[in-house]
Amino acid sequence: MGTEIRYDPNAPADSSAGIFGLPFRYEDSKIIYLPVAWEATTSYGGGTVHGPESILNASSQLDLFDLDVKDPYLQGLHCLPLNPEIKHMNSEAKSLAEPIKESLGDVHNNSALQANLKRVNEFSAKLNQSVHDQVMRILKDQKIPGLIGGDHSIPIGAFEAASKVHGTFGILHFDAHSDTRNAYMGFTDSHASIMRNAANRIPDITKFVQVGIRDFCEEESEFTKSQGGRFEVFYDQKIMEAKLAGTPFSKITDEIIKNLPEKVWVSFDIDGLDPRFCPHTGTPVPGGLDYSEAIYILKTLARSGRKIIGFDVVEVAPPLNPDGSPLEPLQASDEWDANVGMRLIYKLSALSLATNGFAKWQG
Ligand SMILES: [Mn+2]
Repeated sequence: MGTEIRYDPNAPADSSAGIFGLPFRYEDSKIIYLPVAWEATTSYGGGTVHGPESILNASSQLDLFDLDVKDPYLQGLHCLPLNPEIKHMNSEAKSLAEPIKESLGDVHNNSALQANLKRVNEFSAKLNQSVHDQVMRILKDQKIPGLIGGDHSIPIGAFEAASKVHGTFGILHFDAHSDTRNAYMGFTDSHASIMRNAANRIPDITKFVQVGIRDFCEEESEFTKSQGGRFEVFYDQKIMEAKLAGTPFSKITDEIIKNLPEKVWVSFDIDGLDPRFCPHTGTPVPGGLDYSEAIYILKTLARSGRKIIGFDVVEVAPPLNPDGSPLEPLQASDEWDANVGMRLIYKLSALSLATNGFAKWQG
């Protein structure tokens, strides 16, 4: 570290400090979080636009000791400020998208809706460019980007930046949904299309390994099958059947990890977990991974010698009032979704630091 920052990890966090109660600035940090408050195309329950703020608030509760990685926080963890322009753009895009969602994306013979759709898609393109540019800067500064959503449409610009800096890589994708729909409801950059868009736009992504998938349509199943082995889908039902039949989870995990190339981006939709870990996420589906199973898969990935080049954690949402506004004041029990999300982010940060040689493994 270039500056002298005195910090006592055993003391309670100072809530006025940065993420996880830490004092680090951009220039002192190896992990840079980019919060993206965006849910323009969210189709079901909203609220993930408040994900970054709720995660930031909950993060001061974390104890920084990690069983796997030695003092990850000493490498500096810094969260960039929320961009007010994106928040504003999100509100505008959301209200334009509303009547399109009500018509279930049927904009034929309706020129007003077609105009709305065009503008929403333009806003999405603008968001992607902004995320791309910021992640490009983070990568060029030899730091590791961690995106905090927002809905699952947000990381496409980051994938593009990563391909420019790192060349080929794979995506380890946790999700209840396949996210390979073709322009869901007409939205080019729908949260439900992120992996299809990534596959179509970024040839450098050589492998998509999807875990926990349990809500998908025939079009998506056809698409992943048509990609000539580029997609490996570990459906939730198959994972659970193997588990119930007595296959050790370590063996299931090895099967998942062995498909990935040397460099890996982790794209973690919180709804890949059992909904008891994310009760307020927009599109919850029963089943899913236990928190500790997801951590086990991530640790196995990190211990396999592969490098985590970046990650996103998306679709974390706090409980809301009926009118969609955040609860105020927030009770500790309302922080549950964000509590899970911030712990996942810290673990991903620790493992990323270790796999990039910035931090050491514990003993
Ligand atoms: Mn998703």
